[in-house]
Parts: sequence; structure tokens; C-alpha cells
Amino acid sequence: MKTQSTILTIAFVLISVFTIAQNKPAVKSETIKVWGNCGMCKSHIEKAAKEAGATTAAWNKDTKILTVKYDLTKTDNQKIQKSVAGAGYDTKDFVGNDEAYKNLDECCQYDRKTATKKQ
Ligand SMILES: [Cu+2]
Repeated sequence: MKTQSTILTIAFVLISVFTIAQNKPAVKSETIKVWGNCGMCKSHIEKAAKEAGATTAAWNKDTKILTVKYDLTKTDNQKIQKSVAGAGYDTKDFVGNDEAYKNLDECCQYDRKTATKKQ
């Protein structure tokens, strides 16, 4: 009887250790609307997102949707959006930095979110 409970205990410990070892970092995948124009905007936006801690970033110029993956313990949605806005691009929650926007190439002078809001 004692041997049996010892075996059960060992089995339980092994299963726990295995489960903990399998625990991956909390990775979140999200989509964020980001205003922009062309392929160059794409590289600017993706670079800014990665600088804010996104492990992967892919912006689609047709849908204007940025898909990011990031570690929840390292960054968050707002930080990523702020970084993209800092590069001159309007995002869902932030307005792009005006200075950065002015310095973008002509092809990247997209229609601002603020401009589309006003009628
Ligand atoms: Cu562009």
C-alpha cells in the first residue's frame, strides 16, 4: 500500500513538472487598424511594431490591418500602437505623429484618419 502511494506521488510530480515545462510564454495575436498607403508604409509600420516588442508584424495595405503577435509579459497593444503612431501612422486608438508624417515620402502621404473623420 505504501509503495503504491509512493508511485502515485512520483507520477503526480512527473506530470506537474512536464506541464510546467510545456508552459510557453503568453503570446497574444491581435489585429489593429493602421492607416497607410503603400509597400513602404508596410515596412515602416512593421518595423515600428517590432521596435515596440511585437515578435511578428504584418500589415496589409489593402485592408489596412496590422496583424501582430507579442509576448504579453513584454509589451502590449497600446505600446505597439504608440510606436506605430510615432512613425507617422494613424492607428485605431492614436493619431500619427505630425512631424514624422511630414517626413514620409510622397507616396506614403496617406489620407489621415483625422481628415476622414471631419466631413
Ligand atoms: Cu508608403
